[in-house]
Amino acid sequence: MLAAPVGMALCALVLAGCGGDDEEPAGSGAAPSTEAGSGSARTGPGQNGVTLEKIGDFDQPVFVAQPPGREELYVVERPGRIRVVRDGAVEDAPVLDISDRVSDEGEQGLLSIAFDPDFADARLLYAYYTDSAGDQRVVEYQLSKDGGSIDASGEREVLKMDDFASNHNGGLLLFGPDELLYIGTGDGGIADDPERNGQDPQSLLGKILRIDPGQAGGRPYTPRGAPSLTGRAAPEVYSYGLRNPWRFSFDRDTAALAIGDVGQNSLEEIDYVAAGEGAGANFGWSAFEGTDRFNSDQRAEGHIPPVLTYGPDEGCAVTGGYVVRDPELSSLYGRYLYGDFCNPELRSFVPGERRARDDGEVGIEVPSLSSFAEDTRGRIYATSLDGPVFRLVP
Ligand SMILES: [Ca+2]
Ligand SMILES: [Ca+2]
Repeated sequence: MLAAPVGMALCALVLAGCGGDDEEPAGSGAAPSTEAGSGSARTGPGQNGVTLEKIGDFDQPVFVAQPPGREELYVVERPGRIRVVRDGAVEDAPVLDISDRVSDEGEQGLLSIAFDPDFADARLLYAYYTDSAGDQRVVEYQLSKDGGSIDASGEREVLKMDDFASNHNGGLLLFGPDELLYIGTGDGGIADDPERNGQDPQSLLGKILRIDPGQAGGRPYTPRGAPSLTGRAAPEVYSYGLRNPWRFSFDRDTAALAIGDVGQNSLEEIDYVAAGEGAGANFGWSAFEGTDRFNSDQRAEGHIPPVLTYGPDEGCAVTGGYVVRDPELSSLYGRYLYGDFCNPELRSFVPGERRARDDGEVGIEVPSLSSFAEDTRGRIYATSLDGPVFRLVP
């Protein structure tokens, strides 16, 4: 399963951890472009009557989040800043600047934030970043009352995971329907899952973890992994057998879990399970890459295969999205929206537990697609590492 040279040039540009036998060159693909994708505020209508409305230009945006009960949008910039969009305008001063403690080589950086579901209580949020030593950190911050700043010195470390390579750093924090914090971690990196973390129940890498991030009983958080794995896995492990679940999501209507797991050289994959079925689920890596057998020393019996895969002719690193529940996006309603870092065409399908149906192009393009995001009302955003962030509108 050696990497084919084909596609390596593209892979070098990939944030989200596509194939390759080595870490991506530092800074490649990291320089924001003022050209690509950042043109008109509204692009032409897609074939499904969906359009992109630009909400601003940023420095390598990788996520958007909105606190419950508030109107502001917070955009995560990979070098280590958070910016706020208020009343339709991007404020000049960053809300947070931790670029001095964030490493942003390869696929590293400040990769996402998540606001506490009980945000009104203490205005807490959580951030996931690669620290200057290359390790992965989940930390807690408090947003100021006016929503315009975060005191970086008030950072509280929730969870730290040692990491050995600059790729496959996970990066997504998401509060689930159960109001617990889900953490997508990469397998650590390099290639081929050298530490076999994906199938190792004791490793926190190559997983989706679940915790209650609040301080309790003198501990920085409370592990809330899958009950079915109790005694067999680290207490934080919710799902396992993942390579780099860069972006995953819960359907806000059904609570189904969808994961965009970035493949190595052969297959990008999307996993989809009904509400609660992700608990204890094994998604196969690195016994399998997508539907292909991969590391022969790994078994992954009973693992859940992907509902959709595609090869390197269609992209290089899947960017998992959302089951669209914005009623204004009627043509996409109930469909799973996704894309790829190397292919600007957004796509969608009708999700199903055995397979995706009716997969096809949406008719709009976002170059260097780093992420999707969903606000508290279910409106959908797409971020381009080149700079622009868009809302999908009718
Ligand atoms: Ca890594
Ligand atoms: Ca898999």
